[in-house]
Amino acid sequence: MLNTEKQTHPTTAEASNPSLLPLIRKALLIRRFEERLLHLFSEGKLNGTVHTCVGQEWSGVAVNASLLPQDIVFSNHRGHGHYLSRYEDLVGLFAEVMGRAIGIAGGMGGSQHLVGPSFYSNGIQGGMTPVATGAALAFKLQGLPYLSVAFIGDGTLGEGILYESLNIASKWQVPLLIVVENNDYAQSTNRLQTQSGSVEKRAAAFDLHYDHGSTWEWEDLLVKAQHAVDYVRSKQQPAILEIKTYRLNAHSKGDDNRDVAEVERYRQMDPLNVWARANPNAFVAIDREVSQRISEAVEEADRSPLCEYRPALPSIRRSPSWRTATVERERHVDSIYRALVDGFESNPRLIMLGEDIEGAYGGAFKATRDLSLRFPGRVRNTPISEAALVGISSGLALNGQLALVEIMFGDFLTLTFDQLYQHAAKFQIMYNGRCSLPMIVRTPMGGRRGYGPTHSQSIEKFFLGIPGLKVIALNNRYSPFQAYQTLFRSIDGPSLVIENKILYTRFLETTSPDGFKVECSDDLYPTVRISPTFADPEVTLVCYGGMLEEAEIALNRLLDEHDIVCEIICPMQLYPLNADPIVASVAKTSRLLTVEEGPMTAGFGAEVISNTAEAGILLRHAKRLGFDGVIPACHALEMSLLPTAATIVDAVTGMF
Ligand SMILES: Cc1ncc(C[n+]2csc(CCOP(=O)(O)OP(=O)(O)O)c2C)c(N)n1
Repeated sequence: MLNTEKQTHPTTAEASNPSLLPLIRKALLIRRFEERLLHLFSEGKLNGTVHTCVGQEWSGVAVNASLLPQDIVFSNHRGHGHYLSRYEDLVGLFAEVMGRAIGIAGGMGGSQHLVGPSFYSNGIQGGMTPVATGAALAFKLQGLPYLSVAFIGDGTLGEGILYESLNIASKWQVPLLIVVENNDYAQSTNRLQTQSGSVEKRAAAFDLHYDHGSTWEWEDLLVKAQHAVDYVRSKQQPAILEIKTYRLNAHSKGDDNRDVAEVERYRQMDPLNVWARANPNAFVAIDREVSQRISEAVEEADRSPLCEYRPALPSIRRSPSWRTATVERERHVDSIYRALVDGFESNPRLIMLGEDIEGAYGGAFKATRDLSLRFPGRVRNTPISEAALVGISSGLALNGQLALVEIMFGDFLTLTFDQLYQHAAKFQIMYNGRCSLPMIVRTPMGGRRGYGPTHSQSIEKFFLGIPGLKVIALNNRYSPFQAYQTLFRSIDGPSLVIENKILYTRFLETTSPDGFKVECSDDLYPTVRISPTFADPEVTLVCYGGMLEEAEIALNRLLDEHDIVCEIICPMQLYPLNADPIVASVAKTSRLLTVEEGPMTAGFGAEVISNTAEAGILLRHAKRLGFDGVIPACHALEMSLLPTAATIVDAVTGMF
């Protein structure tokens, strides 16, 4: 046994004050609820797993006793106690774990993904800490006297995202309380094996107020929790409350490798057991009432039908109408800037975060220029913390703001993947529509500027197909102003906008290639179609974003030099994709070339070809252009590897 620290916790024998009885009842309700869950598992009535907080109930009860209904709680995998401390919705929680339609998340979330009016839990350790920070920031911006609370375990002190969040929460002085439930174990591992330093020193490192208590001294913990909450609320500053505790059950259902004698020692010290011994009659009366309610709730939950699936982003497949594309001559980056100004002016809830976006510097690509001066407090420079920026934006969006993040180079999106995939994109779906998440991540992608292996990539394909995440790629035939205006006005969930480094300084393309008409579909984010006016097309070129320029040069050359007539289809919304215009074109040409600047393997082109094949189109030729390697810093070499008009021409002529 690694736990060598001496355990000398005093115990509280009696509720000294009758007003504490409701809290004792609450703690017992949580315990009986979880015991019933374990029983349901043993009867084969539940699937998956549950993490019980038996032994730890007082941390949730104590913290929640100090909160206002508007305060928001962000919880973790061990969240039943946190939830029931806040909402005594036994039926909703039972039904949720049982996968029933009347569950709090319609059966989508299950035990680890709970939702309430001011409550969200998730099963990714530490991932909710930036979200809680963002929600706290929203309260501060809105001038409201509320706070957000994030519960984490001691094992979660190993997650880096926590420290990004603590740093920003402290720097921006947001009303955030981090509650560390220190039960000595992370699953099977004792914290002495994995944890250096202490929680207190971590708090000191970030200039955070720190206090501690224990669930054994639960009356004192009630006071400590109240102090911590009052501190955060009145001072509008973050704090950490460390609660020493112990879980009496296995990590999840039955996986317990701890010393049996150690567990037994804590069972004897357990505050509810101690109170029951000291107050047998009162305990039996409370227990009878609580157990009765538990039984009724299980029965009611069991009568509910199973949950139904409701996708967050339904298919947008449709045959669109087309109109002539018209665009004003304007530099791409100016159009983006104008869109941002319009966004700030028309939406007082818009907040923008990013690295180096403030002041005259205005972002690495100058899209934000003087916005921080024009909209003080709404355009915020951040530390280099991409994951936290996205998480904070989720929290802002959950709590009533419209959040916009600039990621300086698209390459750095890798650092945001967890926050986008496991958090932002999932929330609306796994909380069964009980939240909205208007947030936008905008970022430049693309090479051809000699920035080398980590600043030149087009990695958007890794973000295609994430349920709940819309992906849009701007091009030079449709005004960024219009695209962003649509997004700001009709945003229905997390959206990733891919800009292009090369396009920033270019003017939008206003003239049509000779012999071709340029049209836009009537999709919300229009697809551009460039079709011959004098003949039927023989080849379909599908591209997006910055590759449209190269494709257009190739279109002209193929006609002038090779007598080959192509049609270009350039979607702006990459996911979910309306593949109908592509399918319709390939049905005419039966030759398809997809062009992307990023990796082809399992990429956009592969998706397009699959869509075409699934539509039953017989392809005479299909080919993908892209680059599957690492982009070299040597500019000449880079240019010889990435797709260009020349390689498009070669690929197309190779089809004949
Ligand atoms: C990012 C992440 N890594 C690993 C896990 C698997 N896991 C679930 S709970 C847990 C232990 C967490 O320990 P701690 O933070 O101390 O909380 P406790 O379980 O003690 O309440 C682990 C490793 C996870 N859910 N998320």
